[in-house]
Amino acid sequence: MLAAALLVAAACGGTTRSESSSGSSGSPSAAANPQAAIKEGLSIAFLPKQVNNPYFTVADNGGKSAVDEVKGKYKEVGPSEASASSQVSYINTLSQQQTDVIVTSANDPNAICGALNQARKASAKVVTYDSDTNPTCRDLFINQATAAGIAEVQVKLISEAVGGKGKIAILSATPNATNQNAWIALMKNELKKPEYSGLQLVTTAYGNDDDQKSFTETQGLLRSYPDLKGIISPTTVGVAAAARYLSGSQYKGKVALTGLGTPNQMRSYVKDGTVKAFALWNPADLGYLAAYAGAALASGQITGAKGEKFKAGKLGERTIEAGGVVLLGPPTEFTAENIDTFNF
Ligand code: RAM
Repeated sequence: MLAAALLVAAACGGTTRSESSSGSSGSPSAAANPQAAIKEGLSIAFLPKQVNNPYFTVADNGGKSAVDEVKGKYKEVGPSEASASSQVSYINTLSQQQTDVIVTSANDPNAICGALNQARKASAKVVTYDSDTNPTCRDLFINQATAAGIAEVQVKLISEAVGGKGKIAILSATPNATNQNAWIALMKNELKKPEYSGLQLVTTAYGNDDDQKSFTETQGLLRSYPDLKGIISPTTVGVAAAARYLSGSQYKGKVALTGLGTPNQMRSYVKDGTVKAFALWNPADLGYLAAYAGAALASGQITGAKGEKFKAGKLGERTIEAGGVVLLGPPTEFTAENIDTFNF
């Protein structure tokens, strides 16, 4: 009897020790408890790539609705310029403030890793949305749509817009952005398909998610490649700036433009014929889902492991995929026919 009791005690002790040692690396230290209630009063902070970008204003407001629903404390902080290390000081401050959940879109996959892992050691849960970090520095990534789906739709739209033939260029965001770089790599693969053999990608320019720089880079593309037929800009800042340049130039209606834009920023350029079609997901839903995922992590309902499920309010139940990824859904295509039914 005594020997059996000692054995049980030793086994329990062993489990506890190994669980707490895995916690020191910043990884989940306890098993998920699907029955755990969402804690009230969680501090959930959004740290976007940049704060003065309408896309992130919409996404983070979606996050705020979810934080309100779970009776948490919402805040949004972040740099006004999207640059690799500009987010580090904000993470350090959030960590010092004992923030329960940091939801962030990374300007660079590695530059903020150290700061995020420090915050996790100080017990914050880290959720990336929109643009991931290296997966070792976060608990979950909320992916807006599959990278392959995002690449496919943009190549399809530019091909349709230029009639399947001619030189095209990409106008991206910052050179290190995880999301844009993943999409660009997959667009290059997509362009190898036989149906796109008439398209020739000549260059990729970087507007740094800065309106003026994106405008000037568009001008530069047309100066360098006077026979350019189309531009893909997989950034809401870039595609709006490129549309503004084209719409006021001799290239309006002649050089095609597509990419990822918000309907409110692109509406006038669709109506004046500069742009036929573009795509995006619902940024408000992305922020909303990220906040629910963060609350479920901080409440111990989930740990970030594949197969775990959590409820995300009006978006319903979501399941964590391999690599700690939660998918929002497919992107939407916007054209003159449907654009007026969207307001974001
Ligand atoms: C910009 C940002 C963001 C991206 C969208 C499409 O607002 O670069 O990361 O997801 O565009």
